[in-house]
Amino acid sequence: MQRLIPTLRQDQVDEALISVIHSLQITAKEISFRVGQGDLAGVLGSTLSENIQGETQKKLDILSNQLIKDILLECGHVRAVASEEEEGIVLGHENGEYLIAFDPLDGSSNIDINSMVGTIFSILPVPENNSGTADMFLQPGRNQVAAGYILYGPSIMMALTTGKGVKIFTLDQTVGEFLLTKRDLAIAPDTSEFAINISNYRHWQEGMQLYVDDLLAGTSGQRSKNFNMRWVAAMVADVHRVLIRGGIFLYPWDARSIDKPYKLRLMYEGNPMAMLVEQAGGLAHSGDMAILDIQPTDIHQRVGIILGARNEVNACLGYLKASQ
Ligand code: AFP
Repeated sequence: MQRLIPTLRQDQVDEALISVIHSLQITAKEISFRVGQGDLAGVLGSTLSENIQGETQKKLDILSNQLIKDILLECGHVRAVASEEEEGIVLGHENGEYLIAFDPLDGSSNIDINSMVGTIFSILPVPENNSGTADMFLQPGRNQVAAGYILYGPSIMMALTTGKGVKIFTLDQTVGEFLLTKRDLAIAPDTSEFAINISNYRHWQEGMQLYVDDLLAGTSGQRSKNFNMRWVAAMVADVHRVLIRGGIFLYPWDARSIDKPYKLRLMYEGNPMAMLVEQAGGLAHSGDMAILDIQPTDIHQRVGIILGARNEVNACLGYLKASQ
């Protein structure tokens, strides 16, 4: 099986970008070790601190964030990083060609129950306006040069796209190398599996309620087929399932709070996952527009997410449109 770096060279990926991805694979090995140690490493549980999102930080959140930041900023090709766990950007090398936005440990509330968590990353080019401020990051997701995630599960996997389809690499822990185990992932256009936190039903727009009602009605409803539901509560795991066996993943608008009507973040959750899903032939929509076309206004802005099987995403959007 082919290793990560030779595979990227075969895809004629720029050497500077390969260097950044190599840094990310180093962090993956370190974090996967800590996650695998669990209680033995004394890193489970929560801290007394909160992040910019007002969420209690898990010890591993902070540890993973620090590790990824340190390793990326050692790479001469990294101009700056933005993290879910950092209020502002952190500058790297002034001649660095790339910006990296990341969620160091997505699904971190799963840590204490030994469930799946992951690191999500988005790689953008430094814009003409190389201002050294957060404004550099405010580019539509369509500008990403690469995106992916590392999933810390029964095996450690990296899903990666550099714009030439989606590949999966699995960590061979005996030699410490990520080996190519899947290539050219393709999401089937139709599905009978959906992922949503249905406990938020009462907060959704009417169109989303009607859409889910018909999923639950199965063969006795107007969809005339039965659906199955999964919800890992770690986007990285739910999206991995969509990439591997299809489906639709939704975290839609909800009325719980006007200033934060969405939960997931655009720069380091929505955009990277949208690039992966589109590269695998699926759709990724906010409910208003394609996620990759959104012009960001803040590095921590949130976004509604409807992504996965092309025909199912369009079916959902049809319900939203009909209820407007
Ligand atoms: P945590 O990182 O706080 O566990 O949140 C995970 C997440 O951002 C995303 O990975 C999940 O899809 C989503 O939140 C789960 O949200 P609910 O807890 O509302 O189901």
